[in-house]
Amino acid sequence: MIQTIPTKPFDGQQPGTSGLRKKVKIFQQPHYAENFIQSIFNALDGFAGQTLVVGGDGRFFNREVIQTAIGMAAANGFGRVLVGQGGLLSTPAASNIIRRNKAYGGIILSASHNPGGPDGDFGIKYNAGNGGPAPEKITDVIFARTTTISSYKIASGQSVDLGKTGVSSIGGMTVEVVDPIVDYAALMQQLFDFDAIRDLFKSGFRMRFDAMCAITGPYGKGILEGMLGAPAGTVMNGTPLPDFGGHHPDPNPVHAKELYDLMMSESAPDFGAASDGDGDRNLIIGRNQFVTPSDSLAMLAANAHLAPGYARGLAGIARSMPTSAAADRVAEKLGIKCYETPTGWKYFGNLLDAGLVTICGEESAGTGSDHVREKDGLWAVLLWLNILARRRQSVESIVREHWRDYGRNHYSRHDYEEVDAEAAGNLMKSLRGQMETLPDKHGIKMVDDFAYDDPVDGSRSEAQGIRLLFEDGSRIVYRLSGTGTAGATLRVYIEKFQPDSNLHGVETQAALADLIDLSRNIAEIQRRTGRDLPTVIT
Ligand code: G16
Repeated sequence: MIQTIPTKPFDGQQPGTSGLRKKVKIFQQPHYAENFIQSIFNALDGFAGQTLVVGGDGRFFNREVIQTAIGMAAANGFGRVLVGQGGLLSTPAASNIIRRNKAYGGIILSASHNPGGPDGDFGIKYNAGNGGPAPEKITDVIFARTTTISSYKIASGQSVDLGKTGVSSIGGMTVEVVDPIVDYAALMQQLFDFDAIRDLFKSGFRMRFDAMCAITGPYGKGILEGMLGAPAGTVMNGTPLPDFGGHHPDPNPVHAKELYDLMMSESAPDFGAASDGDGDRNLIIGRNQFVTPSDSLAMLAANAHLAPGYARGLAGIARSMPTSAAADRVAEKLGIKCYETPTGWKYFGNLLDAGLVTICGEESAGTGSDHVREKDGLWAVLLWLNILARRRQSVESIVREHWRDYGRNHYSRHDYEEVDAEAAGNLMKSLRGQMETLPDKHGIKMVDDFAYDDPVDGSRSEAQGIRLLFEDGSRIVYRLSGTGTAGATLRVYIEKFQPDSNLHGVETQAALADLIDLSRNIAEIQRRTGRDLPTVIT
C-alpha cells in the first residue's frame, strides 16, 4: 500500500563532502532517514519507470534503511530497484552497477571510514547516472528540499527478502536482488593481468589484505583468494560486521595497526593492504615500507601502463588540492596534464566523464580511475599487484627508484579531531584574515583560499582550504573536514619537496619539523583549540 506520511523538516540535513553523515542515533529518529531520501527524490526529475541502485556497507541500521529506500523508490515511481544481496554493495561496486545497467542513479548507505555500531555513524548519499557522487548543484537542491519537506511517500507493509538473489515486486516496482561481487570482479579481470598476478602468488609471493570487518571482506576473498590463488588467510578481518568488530575502519597506520606492525616486523609478507568501511579507500604497505596515498597515486600513474586496462597510457591525472604534488611530477614526465581539484571525489566526475583524466587520487587514501566514478580500494590493491607481478621487485625498491627518478615529496597530515566547532571556525577565520600579511614572512610566497573553476561545466567552488605556498615549493594547507559527525576536525597538510636523494631516507616528521612548528604557530592551534598535539598523524 502506498502511503503519504506527513512530516516536518529536521535541522542540519546538509550533505557534507560525501552525503549526509550523522550519528546512528540521529538517523534512528522517526522520519529522519525518510525525510532525507524523499528530499533526494524531490530534487530529481524524470525518473518515473527508471532503475535505482540501492546498497550499503552493511553497518548497523543498513538493513532497515535499505527496506525504507526500496519502499520509497516504489512509492515515488521508480520502475526497478537493483539491490545487493544482504543489502550489501561496496561503493565502487555500486558505481559499477549504476553504470553497467544505465540506472538513473543510486542510493548508497555508508558513513565510509567512520566507526559503526549503535553508537557509531550512519550515512546516505546519492550517486548520479554516471555512477559518481552527486555534484554540488544537486546536493544544494537536496539540502534545500530538506528544509521545506512536508510529507514523504512509501510503499509500506512489505519487505524484500535480501537473503537470496532473485526478482520480486513491491508496490508495482520490480526489485532485483543481485550478487554484489560478480560484476565488479569481471570488471577487475578486464583491467588487470590476472594471469601474471596468479603467477606471482604461485612463485611464493605473500600478502595480507585487512578488510577491517567491513564490506571488502567478501570481495577480497572472492578475488584474491578465489580468482587469483592467494592462500586462504590472505584476507584478514574478512567477515563484514555491523559494528566492524569494534574497528575504526579507516585504513591508515593508526587504525590498521595490526597490519602495519606486521609489515614492519621480521615476519612481514611481501605486501600489505587494507580498505575501509565501504571499500573505496586503500592503504598500501610494503615490507618495511609504508606508501603514502599521495606517493601511491604518483607511483600507480607512473606504472599504470603495465596493466592491460591502461596499456594505451593515461589521458591525464587529477588530484585533490591537499594531495602532494608527487603526481604532478609524473604527469610532467608523461607529458600529460595534472588537474588540482577541491577535496571530494565528486570533483573528479566531470574530468573523467569528459575523458580529460584517467587516474585520480586523494591524500585521504582514495585512488581510482575512469573504470567507475568512485575511488576504489581493491582496484588500487590490484593495480599494485599487477605492477609487482610485472616488475618483480619489492615495494620498497619500487618506491626508492621512484624517489630517485622524480624526487621525494615529504608529506604528512595532522588531524585535530572533535575540536570545538566554533573554535575551529574562528581559527579558519583568523587564517583568512592573515592572507595579506603572511607573504614574505617565513619564506611564504603566497597565501590563498583555494577556489576551483571546473574546466568542463564552468562552475566555481570557493573557500576550499587555506594554502600557504613557500618559495621552495613547500606547502601548508588548512581545512575543516566535511565528513566528521562530532565537533569539527581540523586537518593540516604539510609538504616539502626533497630533490636530493641523500636526504630521501630522513624520517618524514623530522624532515617536516620546521614546517610543522610553523603550522601550529601561524594558526595558534594550541591557544584556539586547547590541543598541544594532533589526534592522528598520517
Ligand atoms: C570523502 C570523500 C573523499 C574526500 C574525503 C575527505 O571520503 O568521498 O573524496 O577526500 O571525504 O574527507 P574530509 O572532508 O574528512 O577531509 P569518504 O571515504 O569518507 O567517502
